[in-house]
Amino acid sequence: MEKIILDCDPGHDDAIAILLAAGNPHIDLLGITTVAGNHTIEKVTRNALSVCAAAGIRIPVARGAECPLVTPQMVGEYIHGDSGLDGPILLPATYELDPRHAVDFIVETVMTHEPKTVSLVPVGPFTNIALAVRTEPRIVERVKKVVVMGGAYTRGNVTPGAEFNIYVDPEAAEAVFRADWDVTMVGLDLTHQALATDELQERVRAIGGQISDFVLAVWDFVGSTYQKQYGFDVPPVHDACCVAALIDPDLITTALADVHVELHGEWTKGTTVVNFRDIPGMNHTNGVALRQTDFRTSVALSLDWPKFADLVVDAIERLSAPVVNR
Ligand code: PIR
Ligand code: CA
Repeated sequence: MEKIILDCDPGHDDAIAILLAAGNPHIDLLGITTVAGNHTIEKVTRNALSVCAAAGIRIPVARGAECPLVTPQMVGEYIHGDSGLDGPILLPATYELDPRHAVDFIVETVMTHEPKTVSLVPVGPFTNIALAVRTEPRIVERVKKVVVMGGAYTRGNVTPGAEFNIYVDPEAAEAVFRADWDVTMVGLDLTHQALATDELQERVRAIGGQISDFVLAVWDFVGSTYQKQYGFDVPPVHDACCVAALIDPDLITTALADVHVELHGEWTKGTTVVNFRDIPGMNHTNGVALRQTDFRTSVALSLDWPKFADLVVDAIERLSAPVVNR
């Protein structure tokens, strides 16, 4: 079992990540922490509780940072709508928020579990994670893995270079990449392979019931904004890829790289500058001697989509089954 804290900003694909984490038997979802990103902290926190209500799950939800560390706030309404999760019916919360701030939740959870047993899965801007590292630096050696959704080595989705989660809080992202822990960067290069295809949607439709309806409404809404904004036929399920990578590491291939976040560029702010150690033609050191230890981020390259789709279907089936059968 992989113990994880899912740090998210639901968010359509965040909602699917919550369902995958809650429904998969190899994941022990210790808590959901929220961060302003796709929408304000009020809205994404309410949405996290609504997803839990829709799926009948009861996992601690702790509210986190309301704005980035330095950069002025920006929300992703153009993709996620006015609620941050337009499309499905958003049920009222069925339980109270955890009383702790997300940063305290993360620090306490990591420090009270055995070393190297808890992994962090940031799938919104990395504000809470950066604040947690500054609050309690010992979490860096204590955390097992950090599997982030963010960045890209080919092309961004906010600007030509920058991906949303990094663009929104680039200083936090740079702090997370600089910390000496085991980070996997699941960027757009990978998540654009994780598409909610018609085939996947039909398999979810066949399950039937409230959770299936919820997921289809999520994909229906975000599918139409992705069509409008990016010309995609079907929407990507970005954030669920990080959870899938922890369930089955064979699902994604990775390569080691030195990753930095551009903090000052006029056209490139928030871009992840990715220097691969071993990929011919994608190492741009040009004679500048980097230490081998600088290449410490595993960057996701390719996804086993059939296995990914199976995991998503399986989690929805399990969550939809009567409680006695789970
Ligand atoms: C997706 C997101 C934000 C903006 C766009 N255009 C698309 C959200 C997703 O929830 C995901 O975590 C990440 N940010 C992808 O950039
Ligand atoms: Ca997200």
